[in-house]
Amino acid sequence: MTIKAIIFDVDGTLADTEDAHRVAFNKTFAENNLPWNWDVALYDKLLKVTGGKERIKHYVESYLPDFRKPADYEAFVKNLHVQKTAHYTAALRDGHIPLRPGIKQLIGDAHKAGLKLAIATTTSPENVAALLEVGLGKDWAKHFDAIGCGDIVPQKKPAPDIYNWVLNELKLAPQDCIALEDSYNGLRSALAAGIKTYVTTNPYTHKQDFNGAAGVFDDLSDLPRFYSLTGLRI
Ligand code: XBP
Ligand code: MG
Repeated sequence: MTIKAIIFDVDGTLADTEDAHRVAFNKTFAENNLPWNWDVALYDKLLKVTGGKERIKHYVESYLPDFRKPADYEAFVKNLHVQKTAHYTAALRDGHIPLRPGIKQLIGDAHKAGLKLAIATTTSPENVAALLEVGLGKDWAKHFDAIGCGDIVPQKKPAPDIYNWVLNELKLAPQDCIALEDSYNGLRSALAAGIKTYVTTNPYTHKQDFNGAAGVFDDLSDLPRFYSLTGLRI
């Protein structure tokens, strides 16, 4: 079966962004006089819930039984998340987070070989744009035939919704595509959509369960090996 498209996760896969997300959450909490601080060990646990707004709510529910929620709790969380996104995108625009090894080359090679490329992420469109403007240039979006982000679907990863949305946009069947993910939740999401999935691990995810993955790599620094293992004709 010839692979016609590669669908990329963003956070942890295209770049090691999770720590920048963590720092942006903490800046936002401090600015709002909330005595909340997500250290690396805690954030590692909180990552089991995807999506920033969902993660804040999970933290409140699971770790702060005595927190008195403001009357408009939904708006409170939404507002925190808007501020967090501003901090995060500012950090990306400062250019401190490079794309992971092999990613830029893979995108270029695949594009030249006529493959379709797509994004399936739980993070917001602003965050994807800020990351890829720095990593791929102002016209980054021209590389992608479908860009599935954040709240565009009802259920975030590990639900298959975002991958199903992307498949529909690409007008391709799951067996025409491969997905590239970095986490247990991402892998479950892509597999639930029926897509063969490869994993590149990172410090937050390397101990997670990748049962069901077609291959697990530390990174894509050895692209010829990746091409031969995946059967990509690039
Ligand atoms: C990873 C996530 C995201 C980010 C935070 O997404 O779980 O929630 O941690 O992003 P993916 P937001 O790996 O699917 O790209 O605060 O913008 O939700
Ligand atoms: Mg990820």
